[in-house]
Amino acid sequence: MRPIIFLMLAATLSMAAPAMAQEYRLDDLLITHPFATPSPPSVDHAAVYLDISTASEVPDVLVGASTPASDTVELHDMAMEGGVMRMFSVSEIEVPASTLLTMRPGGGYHLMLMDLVAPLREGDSFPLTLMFAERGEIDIHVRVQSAGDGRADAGELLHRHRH
Ligand SMILES: [Cu+2]
Repeated sequence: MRPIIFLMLAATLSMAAPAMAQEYRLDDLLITHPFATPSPPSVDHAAVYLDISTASEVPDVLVGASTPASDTVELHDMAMEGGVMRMFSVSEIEVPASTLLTMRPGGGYHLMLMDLVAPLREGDSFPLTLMFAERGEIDIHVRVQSAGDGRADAGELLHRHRH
């Protein structure tokens, strides 16, 4: 039995690495590991998180997004309000020059899919178009992952870039 177990393990490991690598390039803008968290049955919206970095001195501004998975996509930020964390829509998200902008579940910037066409289930993926003021549009694919898995995979990619 030992060789079979070994082969299964090897297959699992070799599949894991490429599946995690989700990177998209728009000129010198790098979009890393876009993921959305699953939507509970009675909730018709869901959040998308991604990392954006620029390699040059040219900043950019994320001005919008669209997807067939929902009627609209809003750009959101979060802030404490009277001791409660609340999210609100913003008209744009700045991507400063030579900077890494990270979005993670639990706070700060994210993209909000409003009026989902169907609930997002773990393992799903869907296309999303990002619109930048300077560099234009890019089509990406967003995976639906638990907050913990998405956070871990995004962190793993960041780690790999730094070393
Ligand atoms: Cu939101």
